[in-house]
Amino acid sequence: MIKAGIGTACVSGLILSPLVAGAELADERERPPNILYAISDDQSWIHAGAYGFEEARTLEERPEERPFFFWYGAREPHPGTIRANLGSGVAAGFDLEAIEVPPFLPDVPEVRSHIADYLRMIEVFDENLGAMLAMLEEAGELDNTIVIVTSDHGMGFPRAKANLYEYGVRVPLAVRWGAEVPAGRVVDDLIDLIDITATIYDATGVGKPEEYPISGRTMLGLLRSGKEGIVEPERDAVYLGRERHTSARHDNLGYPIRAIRTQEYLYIHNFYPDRWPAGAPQALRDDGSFYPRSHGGNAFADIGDSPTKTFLVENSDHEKYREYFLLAVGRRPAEELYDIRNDPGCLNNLAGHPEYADIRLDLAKRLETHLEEFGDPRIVGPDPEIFETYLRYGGIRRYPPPEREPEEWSRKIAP
Ligand SMILES: [Ca+2]
Repeated sequence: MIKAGIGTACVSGLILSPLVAGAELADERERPPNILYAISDDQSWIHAGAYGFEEARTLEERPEERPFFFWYGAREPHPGTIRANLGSGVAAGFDLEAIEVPPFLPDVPEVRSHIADYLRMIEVFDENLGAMLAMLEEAGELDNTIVIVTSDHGMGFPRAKANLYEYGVRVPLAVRWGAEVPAGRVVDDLIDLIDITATIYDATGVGKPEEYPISGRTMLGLLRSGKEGIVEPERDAVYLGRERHTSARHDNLGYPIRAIRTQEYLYIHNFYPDRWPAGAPQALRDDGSFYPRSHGGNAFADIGDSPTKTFLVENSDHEKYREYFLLAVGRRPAEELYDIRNDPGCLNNLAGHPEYADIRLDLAKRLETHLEEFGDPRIVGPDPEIFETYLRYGGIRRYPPPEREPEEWSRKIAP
């Protein structure tokens, strides 16, 4: 933390901005802005080692002549932390009756309470951020600090996080920069988080690095514009992808997907419809026998353990809840198309509807063209499977090859 004692968040410490620390700043130029990058559900494994809590410089020790960069990576909304704080939503006074349950989850008390816990954890993130902003204000740095608030994915729930559906990829984004960015506006442009790097380069005025290109587009224009709604119509699509999440399938395979999201539609291409999108149903013990059929971390492992996951698995045969279980873990077709404005829950796949054929083909082409332009190995090679070859440094689970999977799962989870 900027100063010890705020929250339990994992934070990275106050450091010299890697951007500006290495840059040759003209003496006469005004000091570039500081950056406070606040991201929820970022476990900061990488940063915790490099810029641990203990080593964090305090705000008082900041160098006067250089701006700082501070990465606040909050753990609270992560499934593991929610697990450690079950019931915190109700305890904090959340009214379960007022909770909005997304349409792809069963509306039951267990899920409502889990969502309340998630919301409570987001509140903790907000409280910590509020304390940081107060400290910046007290130090006279607030208006010369670009504050960027976002999340590294959507809610850590089944069919959300680790999927390319709307609830998995849509994240909050709020930016503050004193008088530089007119406040109190809502901008509807499609922004990709890769745009943040370009924005920081632009705002700090240090120029782009020559040694490697920067993907993404600066947001500075729309931030400074003072306008609301759609400010830069040329931002007409964002592109999304996933490969491996956890160790969740035979041979540690991932579940490759690419997608394009426009203002109206989400088009998804699943490369391997025969694989389990949320992970295989049952893992193997060291002796080759199956673990018991259960929700435990060994089943559908791309979904973090949680009350909602437990409910879905334990009610997978229940007439009323089976469809939610299948939405979370069932196999999916190669192509999916959703009308995001009318179906943000991504329940009604339009890919097979003749009246949407033109839209589907157009989006598929745009996606392919974009991936070719960006040199995605999945599309252009030379090794389309290269993502599967990367070592996993976390725990590896063992799953049977498809032909050895228990038959009951194939019956239960329709292809
Ligand atoms: Ca995360």
